[in-house]
Amino acid sequence: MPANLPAEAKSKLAKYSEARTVEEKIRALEEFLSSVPKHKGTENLREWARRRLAELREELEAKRRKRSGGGPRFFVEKSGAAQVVLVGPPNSGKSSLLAALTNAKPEVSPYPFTTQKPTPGMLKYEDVEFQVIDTPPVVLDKPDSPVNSRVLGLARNADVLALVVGLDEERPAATLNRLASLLAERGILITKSRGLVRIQKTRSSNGVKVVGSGRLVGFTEEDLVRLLAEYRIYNAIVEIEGPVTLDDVEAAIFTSRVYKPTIVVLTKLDVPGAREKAEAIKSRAPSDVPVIPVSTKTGEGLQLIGPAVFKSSGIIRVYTKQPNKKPDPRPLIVPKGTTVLEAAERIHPRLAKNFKYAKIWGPSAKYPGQRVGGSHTLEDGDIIEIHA
Ligand SMILES: Nc1nc2c(ncn2[C@@H]2O[C@H](COP(=O)(O)OP(=O)(O)O)[C@@H](O)[C@H]2O)c(=O)[nH]1
Ligand SMILES: [Mg+2]
Repeated sequence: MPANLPAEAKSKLAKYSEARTVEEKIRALEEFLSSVPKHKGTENLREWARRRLAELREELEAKRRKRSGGGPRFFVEKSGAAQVVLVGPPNSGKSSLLAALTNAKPEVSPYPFTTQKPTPGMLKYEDVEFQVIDTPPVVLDKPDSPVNSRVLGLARNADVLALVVGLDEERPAATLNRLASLLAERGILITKSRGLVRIQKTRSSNGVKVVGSGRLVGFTEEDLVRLLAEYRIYNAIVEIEGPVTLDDVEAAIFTSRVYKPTIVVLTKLDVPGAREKAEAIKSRAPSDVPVIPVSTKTGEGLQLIGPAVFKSSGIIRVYTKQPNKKPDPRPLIVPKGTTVLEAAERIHPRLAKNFKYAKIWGPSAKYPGQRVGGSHTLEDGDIIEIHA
């Protein structure tokens, strides 16, 4: 249900959108919250404003800490082919998982909140490595906790998320749903089965343009234009993927939603009753969220994590070669859908500029050594010889 805001609340929101500093944003949001009427229609919006305010205050606090030189750093420089961030409640087995999958040696203990800062390790999969990051636990009972903001900040920056839940819990499925909701409330979607809206305000005077392959559910394009106008957005490109409601559009005005490829790791498969719970969760998970039951005690299932991360990460490996030589054994890591010319650009801009043709061996080649142009799309395992 759209919020139908009074003019004053809308102008405060506009002030928030135009604010430049964190302090200005905080002030504008506080003013907004005191001017917005409290009824069902504004519930989502007030919820969003409260959360955003909590995040901004945390941001301000972090800046102060930084200025005084103290406090843990909640950011891990990426390395390897993709960064995987473990997210889960206390004692779900995140640190044990990191220790089992990588060379890292995080502290494992039966006491909650043992892990205080993000800890990376490298997971080998065939000829690539993924960076796996152990994190402090999220607190499901206190969605606004500063720890959650920090962990979700890491999650937002990740390439792949691994939601970690222990099968020793009485209702692991419920915990998993709460994790997914917590992420969704902060604009991180773990499946593409829900719609995605992206609103880009433009400086042009071309009005509102709806693009993308999505579907409007229960409203028309005119409704959308009217809603945006209520928020003083008259020129914008609205990108829509999947099934989208007018509420999704309204939420997108304030939050930037992202989709994160996600796997679910169910730990402690060795405890009694674990298998039944794992099967039930597996059968109900969205098709784009693989569920992997494991035990770090017996090692069962651990070997399935590498391949699942690889598939979710959306990367492919391409091996370059020089004429009459063997291919380089170290893969070039590129996103799925990369063309020959884009790969050449990655290797060296000059190679792309002087590109003539390429020869291809492997999955995308019709026959070994096929001669292709720059627009040819590469596949995982291709060998490519570029002629410039
Ligand atoms: N039975 C069993 N216990 C586990 C497993 N993984 C972790 N644990 C135990 O669960 C507790 C919490 O583990 P930890 O890795 O510190 O969880 P974290 O808080 O999510 O980092 C510890 O007592 C671990 O020994 C597992 O696969 N099986
Ligand atoms: Mg831990």
